[in-house]
Amino acid sequence: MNQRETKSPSVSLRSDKTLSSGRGNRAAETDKRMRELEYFSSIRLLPGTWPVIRVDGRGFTRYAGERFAHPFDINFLHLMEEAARALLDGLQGIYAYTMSDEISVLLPREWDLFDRRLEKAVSVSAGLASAAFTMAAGEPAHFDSRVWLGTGELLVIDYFSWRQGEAARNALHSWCYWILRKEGASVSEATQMLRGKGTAFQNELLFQHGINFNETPLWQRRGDGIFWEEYEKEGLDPRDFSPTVTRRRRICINRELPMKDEYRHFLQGVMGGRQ
Ligand SMILES: Nc1nc2c(ncn2[C@@H]2O[C@H](COP(=O)(O)OP(=O)(O)O)[C@@H](O)[C@H]2O)c(=O)[nH]1
Ligand SMILES: [Mg+2]
Repeated sequence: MNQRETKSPSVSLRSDKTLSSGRGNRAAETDKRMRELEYFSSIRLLPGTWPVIRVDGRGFTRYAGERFAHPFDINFLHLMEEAARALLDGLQGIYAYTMSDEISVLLPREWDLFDRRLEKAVSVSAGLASAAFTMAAGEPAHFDSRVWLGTGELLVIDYFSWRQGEAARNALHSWCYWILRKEGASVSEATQMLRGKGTAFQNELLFQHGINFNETPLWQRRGDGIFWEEYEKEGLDPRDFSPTVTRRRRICINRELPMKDEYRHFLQGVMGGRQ
């Protein structure tokens, strides 16, 4: 039967019910066909693994470069902390770590938000970070997002130690780079002068410019930890005005994180009791 014939009077004699169920079937078929092409929606974070979501500022060399002091600006850190808070709260995370323009958020192993859907995890986290940073900065900024999966506690500790090591390398390099730039070197000259140079060379360069790298603020070299802290709140029972104590939790920031084995121990504590 061609298109014309379907519009013939004989077809219109069919009962309303038959007609509407025919349309309903077609709509359901279209719906199914279209949804099948939402090809990635069924990908879920592997069960039993610890998800870490890492967001990273998009084009922040330029964005932060035009608005904040070099190489580090505490005002920039405050904005990253706002974004980290939003992620910890909005994703039901356990621990957030920020350095430079990135934030890693550790989720509990049994995390079941969004049915562990990957698309939701990356899109909602990028949205949360972008919105919180933008609100705090008063100007639009965007973050991208990716997921890392830890198959065990030790690997999660290795992950955060890896990011902390990156923070130290990045801080030393950034200090050197901006000393050279402020002395008049161009982007390519400063980059070239530091290419392949080890930590001893970089430390010495800073020292010759009156900077002892080990005396720069800890958050610049070790990054910044954001986590939940439990506390007791005293109040009054409204029924008989007797004193009460309730346990609450709040977000707490550590800008003086330990490093190496002490940091590993700290991370163990953060994950403790959440396996
Ligand atoms: N001015 C300034 N820039 C910062 C600060 N923290 C991070 N950045 C910049 O953020 C950039 C982060 O690197 P990356 O993500 O690779 O660059 P992107 O691809 O341009 O976002 C670096 O270029 C840093 O210089 C800060 O406190 N002040
Ligand atoms: Mg970036």
